[in-house]
Amino acid sequence: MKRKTTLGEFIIQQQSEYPEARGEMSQLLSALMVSGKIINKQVQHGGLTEGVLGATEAENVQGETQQKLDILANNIIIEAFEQRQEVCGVASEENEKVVLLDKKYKENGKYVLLIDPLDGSSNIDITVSVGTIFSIYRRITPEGSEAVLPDFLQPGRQQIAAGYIIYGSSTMMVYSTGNGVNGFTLDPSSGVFFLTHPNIQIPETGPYYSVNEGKMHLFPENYQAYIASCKLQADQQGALIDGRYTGSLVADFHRSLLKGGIYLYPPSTFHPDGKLRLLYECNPLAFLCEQAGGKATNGQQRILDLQPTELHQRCPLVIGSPKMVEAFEAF
Ligand code: AHM
Ligand code: MG
Repeated sequence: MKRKTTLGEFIIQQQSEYPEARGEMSQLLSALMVSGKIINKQVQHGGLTEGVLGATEAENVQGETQQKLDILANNIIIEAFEQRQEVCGVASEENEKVVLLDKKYKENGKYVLLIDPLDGSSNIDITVSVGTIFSIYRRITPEGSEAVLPDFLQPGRQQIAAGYIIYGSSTMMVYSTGNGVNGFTLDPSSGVFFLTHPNIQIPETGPYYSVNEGKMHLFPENYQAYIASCKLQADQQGALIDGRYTGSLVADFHRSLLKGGIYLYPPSTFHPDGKLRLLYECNPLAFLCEQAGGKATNGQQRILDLQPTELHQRCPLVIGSPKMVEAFEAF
């Protein structure tokens, strides 16, 4: 039996199809792959490694408690990019300000990286899936100068790559460079990611809706009406659709991507702009979703067309199978 293509081989193949990429994309993706493997090891060890689980005393800029693994994952990714020269700065959900990378490389960095180092923090201590989300843009200011805020505040449609690494019952890296979506599963024994999900297409409709229904009474009426209608909808096989919600966006999105479905984080009286972050969560997943044939909206506009105004901006998100998002839009 022919063995599967590895992520490293796939990246090289893609590069030969895009000579203009000159190996830079390979470097960026390989830094993310390495970071994912290191974070995966920490996540898998869980309570076995002293001082890894649990919350820190600190809060992030959004006033949310930081888990020890949030900070560890953040440091692992930033360190991986400090070793390379492609990225001039990193914006992270865990850092108030942009982190400019080592001065010796700053002049060369053509790209900026935006990350949610470990999404789904509330699930870390209870061994439910969590994930790393990443997003890459070409900087808009000239090389040879320090990266500035406008380099990071680009509309999501300008992303040149985005993806996630999900640490679940298996570990997968799913990404797109704007030419479809591919998924790679980590073989724990060899430490190699293999292409297991080539050219992922999201089903047009699906058997699941995913929303925190405990907060339903805080959502606008049209969201409430749509969610109520989900309980009466049938999937392609004519079966009633089911609710599924883990509290880990990456896990809930991954299910929608592979099986079909819709995920909603609505605005609420508690979070008027929703809870999720436009730059670190909504944009990268919207890019992947559209690349797989799906849709993503904030309720009014395509996510990828929104012009960000600040780093940690929040944004409502409705994302998933195209027919389900269109049905939502009718509300
Ligand atoms: P985080 O980045 O701090 O982990 O927050 C984002 C998470 C998403 O993964 C998840 O979908 C959502 O928050 C859950 O929030 P809630 O508990 O309000 O439903
Ligand atoms: Mg998150």
